[in-house]
Amino acid sequence: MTIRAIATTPFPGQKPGTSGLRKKVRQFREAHYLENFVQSIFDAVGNMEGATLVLGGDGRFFNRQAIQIILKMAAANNIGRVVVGQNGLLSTPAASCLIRKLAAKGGIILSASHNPGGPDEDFGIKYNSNNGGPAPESITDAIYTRTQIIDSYNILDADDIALDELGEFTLADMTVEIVDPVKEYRRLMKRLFNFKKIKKLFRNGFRLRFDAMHAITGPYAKDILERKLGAPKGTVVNYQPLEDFGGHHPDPNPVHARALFDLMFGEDAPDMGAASDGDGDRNIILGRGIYVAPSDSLAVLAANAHLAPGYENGLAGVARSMPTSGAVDRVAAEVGMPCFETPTGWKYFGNLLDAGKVSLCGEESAGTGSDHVREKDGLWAVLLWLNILAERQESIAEIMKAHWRTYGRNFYSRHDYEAVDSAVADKLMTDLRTKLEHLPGQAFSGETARTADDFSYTDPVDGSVAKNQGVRIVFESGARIVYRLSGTGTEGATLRVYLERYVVDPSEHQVETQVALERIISIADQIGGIAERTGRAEPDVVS
Ligand code: VG1
Ligand code: CO
Repeated sequence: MTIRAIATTPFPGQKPGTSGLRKKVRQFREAHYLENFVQSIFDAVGNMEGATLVLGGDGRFFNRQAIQIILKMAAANNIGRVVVGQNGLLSTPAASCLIRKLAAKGGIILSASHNPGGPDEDFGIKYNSNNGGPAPESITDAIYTRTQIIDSYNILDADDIALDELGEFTLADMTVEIVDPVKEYRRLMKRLFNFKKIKKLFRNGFRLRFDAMHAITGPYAKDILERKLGAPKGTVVNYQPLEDFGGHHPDPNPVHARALFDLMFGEDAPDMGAASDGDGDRNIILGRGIYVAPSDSLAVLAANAHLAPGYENGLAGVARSMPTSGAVDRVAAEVGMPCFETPTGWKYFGNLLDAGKVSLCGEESAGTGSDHVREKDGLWAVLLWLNILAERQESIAEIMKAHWRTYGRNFYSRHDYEAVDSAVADKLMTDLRTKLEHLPGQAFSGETARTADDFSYTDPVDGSVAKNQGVRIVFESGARIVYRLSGTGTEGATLRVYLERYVVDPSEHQVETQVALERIISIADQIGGIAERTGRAEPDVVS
């Protein structure tokens, strides 16, 4: 076995987005592309000699090959030990859990999350730090800078390691440990939740449908829900991780999780429906005939978390990303705990969680999590809901109704316009930004703008600043529109428009969301000129 330093040319790629580097598989397979990024991680993070790293991915196409390359590069960079999930599999939250448990230096997670997989689809890579969370901007910036000047990388000439056998192996001087991807994660869940009570719920006939969307959560959900909690066989569907997710996007929204929505709104709907995304960090929750908006789910979890053993002493505080609805703010105000508003992306929660300022956080994009790891966690959210349902003995619809009666309802929806011409999307955003100072005081069909700005965030822990995080317009009624461009897409630009309206009167709480938001939707188009500029009459995805 010999180590080879391969001469290479700097990486032409652009800056990694909201969560790591996401590109077409085709690009990742180009000569030196993946290698340059991995060497840039090692170089930028530094002090890798003898360190322990965690490595795994969501099982999408190219996962296995990428793992073999990264292992050989890790050995050639004198890393001490790499802990890999069996068959190269680790959900994002399980990777975070392992990094923390092993006090590893960090971890590399291979996933493009909710993006589709396959030879012509997407791949992604992301570095997590020793707290188990996505590397902060200071590190991702350093990695990016390194990719622009890198001129060689180190790799071992060696045979592939068998990824299917548990145990320890060596690669030159490095130890490779293949571990059960579920074990540590299951232990952690057992500590947080009342498994006995949830078992009893299932024993008493509670019916759940969990759609793993042929992505990474399948093995975790099968093990924990069916084998450990006694949910009937068949509760977890599409549980086999597939390289192309069965040809679907592993994105739990009304478009891509159609079958689950149809079931939950159909005649024989079970008590609860849930789904997770490609890398297992997101979740959606449905009750019989009701979809729980992720922003509402966060609020309900915040109001009820104390019913689960892991949170019985209450929460230190909560945080939500800026475009997430203000529903959780109302719970925080009631309880008298702090509520933080951060930019989109889980990395911004890391400092708040590490400093003990918040215990629970979430995003409108179906990500919720807590201080148990440093990633959002799909199955965790499902288990917390189950624990709450086991304690309250009410249906999901009843819980939602009662919640809105207490706090009022924040009607909320996100409209996505995908694969928009990048120049058109950029121009739309620039034009909005130049308009901002003139908006306050202006009236639009029954709403008057109160404030308008481009969200900027100063981290309360380390003082770092993130600018241009989304244009938001707040109206006198409390309604709000946010415009932002996605940082995770791989084709053109994705424009996300976030719409919100607060309604106190319970007699209006049962209105269909899109109907309740009609006026706000039309104002959003009026101010942004969306239809005219993009030529689209309708958004591609409404969630
Ligand atoms: C999207 C979501 C954001 C989430 C990010 C990563 O980002 O809006 O809330 O943190 O995906 O989630 P963007 O930039 O496309 O809006 V995941 O599940 O892809 O790791
Ligand atoms: Co994800």
